Amino acid sequence: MHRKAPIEDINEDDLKVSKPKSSAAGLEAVMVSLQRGFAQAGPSRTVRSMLRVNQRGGFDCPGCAWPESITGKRKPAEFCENGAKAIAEESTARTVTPEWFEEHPISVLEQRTEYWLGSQGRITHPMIIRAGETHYTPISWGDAFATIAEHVNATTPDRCVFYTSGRTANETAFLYQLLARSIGTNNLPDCSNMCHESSGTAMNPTIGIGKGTVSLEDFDHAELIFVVGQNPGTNHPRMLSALSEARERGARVVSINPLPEAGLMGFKDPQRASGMMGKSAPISSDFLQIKVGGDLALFQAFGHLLLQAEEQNPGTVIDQAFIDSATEGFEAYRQARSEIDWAATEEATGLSREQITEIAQLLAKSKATIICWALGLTQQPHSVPTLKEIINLLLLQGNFGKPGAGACPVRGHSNVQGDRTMGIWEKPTEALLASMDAEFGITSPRAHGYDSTETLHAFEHDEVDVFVSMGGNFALANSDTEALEAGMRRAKLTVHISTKPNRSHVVHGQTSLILPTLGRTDKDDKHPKGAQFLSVEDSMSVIHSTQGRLTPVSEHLLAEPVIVARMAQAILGDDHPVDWRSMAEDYDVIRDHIARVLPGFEDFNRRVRQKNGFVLPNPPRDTRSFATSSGRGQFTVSEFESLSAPEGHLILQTMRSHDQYNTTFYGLDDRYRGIKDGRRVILIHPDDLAETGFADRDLVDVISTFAGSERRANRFRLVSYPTARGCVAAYYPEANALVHRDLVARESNTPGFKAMMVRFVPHELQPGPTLDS
Ligand SMILES: Nc1nc2c(c(=O)[nH]1)N[C@H]1C(S)=C(S)[C@@H](COP(=O)(O)OP(=O)(O)OC[C@H]3O[C@@H](n4cnc5c(=O)[nH]c(N)nc54)[C@H](O)[C@@H]3O)O[C@H]1N2
Ligand SMILES: Nc1nc2c(c(=O)[nH]1)N[C@H]1C(S)=C(S)[C@@H](COP(=O)(O)OP(=O)(O)OC[C@H]3O[C@@H](n4cnc5c(=O)[nH]c(N)nc54)[C@H](O)[C@@H]3O)O[C@H]1N2
Ligand SMILES: [Mo]
Repeated sequence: MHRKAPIEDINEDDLKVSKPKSSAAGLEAVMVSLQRGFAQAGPSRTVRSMLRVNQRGGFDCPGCAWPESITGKRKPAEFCENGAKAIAEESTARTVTPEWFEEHPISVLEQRTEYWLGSQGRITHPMIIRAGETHYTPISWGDAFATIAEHVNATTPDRCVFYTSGRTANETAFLYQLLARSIGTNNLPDCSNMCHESSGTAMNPTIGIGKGTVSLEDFDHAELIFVVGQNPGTNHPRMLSALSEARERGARVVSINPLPEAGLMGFKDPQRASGMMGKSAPISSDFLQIKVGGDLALFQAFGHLLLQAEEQNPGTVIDQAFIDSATEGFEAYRQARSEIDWAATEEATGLSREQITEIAQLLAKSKATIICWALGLTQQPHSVPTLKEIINLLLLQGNFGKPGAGACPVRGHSNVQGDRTMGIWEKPTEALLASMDAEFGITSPRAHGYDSTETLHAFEHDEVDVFVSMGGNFALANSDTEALEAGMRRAKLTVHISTKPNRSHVVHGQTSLILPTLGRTDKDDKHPKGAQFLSVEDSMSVIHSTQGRLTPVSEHLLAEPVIVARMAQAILGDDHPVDWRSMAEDYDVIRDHIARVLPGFEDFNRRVRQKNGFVLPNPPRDTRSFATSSGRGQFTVSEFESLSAPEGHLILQTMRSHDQYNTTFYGLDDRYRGIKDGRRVILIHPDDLAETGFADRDLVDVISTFAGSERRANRFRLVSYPTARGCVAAYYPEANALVHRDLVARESNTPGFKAMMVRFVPHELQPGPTLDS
């Protein structure tokens, strides 16, 4: 079997810092994509996979959830640098074999970073480690499933947890939630809980749907586009094409961010000759460098200014006809926004009244506005009210169900939205459960299950016996790393359905299984009826097929739906009413069930085979209607709120580098921000740096404080950077140890990954103790 030497691990002393870039992509991006591909997979696998990504009949890029055009022509290379890196990661020819596990005891793996673990390659065999053992050893698939069945059947359903990461395809997700409910639990936490949960929590009660209300074509019609709390140059690079085309035809693009992200400033389109030659097109027409957590105050101020402008010029700013016919709660909103405290607003946002007023004037004039947002708005205590203010603003001007307008929460994982549609949710609706019960003859549990934060608490309190992870890396993705890892180690069984080694495999339960699976790029053809395909849903509710074509690196890998079905058969026995076996053999059978259970999926098998797939119903977008409890779009009133750091502290946000995919790192080069060969950095404004008394590049330990208790993470380097005053930034997941488990967005329970209060102390050579309450 093919193996390459492992790479060196990170040496943080190699850190290099250069000036941040002012535009994204260009020739360098293309070169980097190809280099990474060749290094991992060799030229032939790379070219074969790159030509099929995001093409009709090809596979869906595992990078992000940004949609492809369903009406227009696709470019011959419908991918970006970071999509290419994601594919190179997965289609790598490097392998992690039983011999590799023999050479690497847990005691060694524990010392390694995620960078090193992930770069070892694709796991080739099912592996197990039992209490008291030092290494993972191979196990047959049959014995692996029997081990899972034994553990699940020895405990109660409420002590079993089924986590999902958002790359999981629709068919797999549907089977997986069916398994959890057949066993008798709604413990279905997913990465969405840590990601866009706040968006759904704000949108469901106000517009009756937890999803975006725009299509890609709306970017061709918008007059004004906001990009708030999002770094598309790194995390959704294909979005830059939509933004730059909108700019070109005269739309304004306002970005709101504490960091002047390169991709928000300019874009060199690698799909065009001018971009390849280095000519950069501007992206943002306006940039508000907001303080972390200041967005609620900002959007309240916009609301105030729009209402004022309407009073001055009645009938020109707000859409009174729409408000009257389709919404509720406007009067209370109008009253709440009639006054504003400018001093508090300027303090909360770090912006001047003039800056805010200037952007409000653009809003007042615009007849079609799209507001895009991502995690800069979802991971703070007041995230849900912040997002409700955005909905208020859109309702005010009737920006739903008309061309070029709407709400655009830009999702993360390539199928995170689809997983929720398929029923991966700890708080399922009665309609879903009743429909499943009728279809399958089971009795789904009605009690709500754990979300990801509650799962963390359950681990801590020894309330989890069996933890099954469909992809993902729960130990590193969630808050309070140290407590979480300790809790995971005490679980009786952890099961990781994975492609590559990660930290969660290392901080495993007493018994632990690694079940290696096929990825997006891999051929899935070991079925009686031949090759099977899967489907996904993008950020704009388009469902389409995805099918890999590469020969898997090992003959021992099983497809995810097959793993779920065989797990179910082992746990539930042969006389269970669900036809697990036929679903695993033929994914059309799964889709036929989905078509009968989920609204919008009628005739699924035919429609998913259409050239462009199909679009799910979206009432605000399709018919300007709102499936809320009142049947109307709901204005809401929220209190003024922002983040303020205690004396001697700064506000810490965590973010992704350009060379990472969540907890996995492709490399060590955050090219656009000028950070290279190191990750343990704190980006800090030069004036704040001066106030701390430290100098650029000083080594510090970071202490976070929350509700009277402290967390500590050691050995970070301060790097002078043009971030907003009072706010610092560090990379996820290195900083997750600083996030107290109770620091969450109040209504959605999403961790407060962008809302920590921190101070710095000189780095102690002996790592200090982690302080806890
Ligand atoms: N290459 C690559 N692509 C990815 C991912 C990846 O890791 N790598 N991850 C995927 C996933 S799961 C997700 S969810 C998305 C994440 O996509 P993003 O949301 O773009 O990810 P982050 O890196 O967390 O960036 C958050 C941005 O919000 C800004 N921000 C922080 N706090 C505030 C605030 O209070 N207000 C405002 N206005 N802005 C703020 C930060 O400066 C940063 O620019 O990307 C997806 N795509
Ligand atoms: N501090 C901080 N923490 C955060 C965030 C933040 O902004 N700041 N963001 C949060 C967000 S938005 C998210 S979405 C979560 C992400 O949390 P997760 O989704 O749990 O984490 P990932 O890093 O995306 O998962 C990577 C692992 O997935 C496995 N994998 C990759 N491809 C496949 C596949 O095709 N099949 C299977 N079965 N496995 C596969 C690999 O083994 C890899 O190690 O993290 C959250 N944590
Ligand atoms: Mo995410």
